[in-house]
Amino acid sequence: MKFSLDEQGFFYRDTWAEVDLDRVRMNVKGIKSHLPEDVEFIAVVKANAYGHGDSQVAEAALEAGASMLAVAFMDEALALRKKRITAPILVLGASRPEDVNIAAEEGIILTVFQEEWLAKAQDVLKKNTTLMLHIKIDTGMGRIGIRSIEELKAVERLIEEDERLQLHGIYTHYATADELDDTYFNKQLALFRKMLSSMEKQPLVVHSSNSAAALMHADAQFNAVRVGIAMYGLAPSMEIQPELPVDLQEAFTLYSRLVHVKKLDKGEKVSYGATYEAPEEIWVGTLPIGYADGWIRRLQGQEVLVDGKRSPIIGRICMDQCMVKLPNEVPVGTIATLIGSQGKEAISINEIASKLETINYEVPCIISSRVPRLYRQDGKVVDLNNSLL
Ligand code: PMH
Repeated sequence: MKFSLDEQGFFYRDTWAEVDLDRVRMNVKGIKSHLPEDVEFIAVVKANAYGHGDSQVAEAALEAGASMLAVAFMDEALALRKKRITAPILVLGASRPEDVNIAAEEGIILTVFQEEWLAKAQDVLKKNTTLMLHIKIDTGMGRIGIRSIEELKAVERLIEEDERLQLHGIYTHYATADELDDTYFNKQLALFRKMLSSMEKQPLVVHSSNSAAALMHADAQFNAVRVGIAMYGLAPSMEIQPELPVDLQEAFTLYSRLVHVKKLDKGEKVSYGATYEAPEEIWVGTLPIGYADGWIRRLQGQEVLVDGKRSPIIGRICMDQCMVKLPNEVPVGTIATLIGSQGKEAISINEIASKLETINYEVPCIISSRVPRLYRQDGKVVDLNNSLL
């Protein structure tokens, strides 16, 4: 059966994620209201906007006051351009030097993280073109970035002397901004300031803060912040969650519908390995979601909400299906909320992250592309998947 919401359905399966763009907008505005007015909001939409939908989130964030987007790879930036997103896009990760002409053509800003990279990029960059760059400083994250004042000066000189290159910004990234102890954070910040002050000319856009630093460290905001997780309504860590100055609203929810409901007698088994045995007569429902959707086998035992009540996943999670012990007999087609609220009960992304012994960032990211995303916009659920193509 074609799934239908307001007669706009576009998929043929009873599992879907719903991303509340009104909440994304509210989060962007809430975070912005905590920042000085002249601090730019760079919306981090890498990894398909942390699994939420790249162009849909990008448009919502831009509408709510973001002025720039950031992604990890050039492919992600090009995908946004294909979906007619014209805002400035910064690629945070390492791009291949041989691809710089494509970035220049599409007005995509690349990161310079090493002198050698820049030299190679200059070798292949065409004449009469402009490549916009941000310099990345490694102040202690140990990932990519320029590590000495000498290297920074050399890079600054190379850019200054090449009219095809335009230095638009400079940034660093913190390793511990989401911790209450700010010793290491302050070391990184001090080093960033030192590197900045060694430059001949300050680039236009200077940024260092992720969500945690943007919300917790006013001293590190410079003139732009790069916000990811908080825009999606999630706290950067459990440690700083109680301290956050802004009320964040989770945007990602996940639903499925019972496709089969049956009564099992005491002793009957469920799923691969026949590891679950009904302890008594029970009602069991089957959901069309499994590990290939990112609802991984470690989630066995996790509860879902059916009929407003918590219902545990029993037996092993299969590739495309899993089974739940129902509170009572319910009709086929009943909605199961895997992430989100139902009646008085709620299952947060943090609950799933805790079950998986991981961080909340990972949860929407691992819900695979096989799970269709619907969008809540102006209070209505809409299919924005085709309208942006
Ligand atoms: N800037 C850079 C360079 C990042 O890598 C990230 C997130 C952000 C900003 C946004 O951080 P936030 O979501 O905490 O606001 N990067 C990652 C990462 O590589 N692994 O987890 C988060």
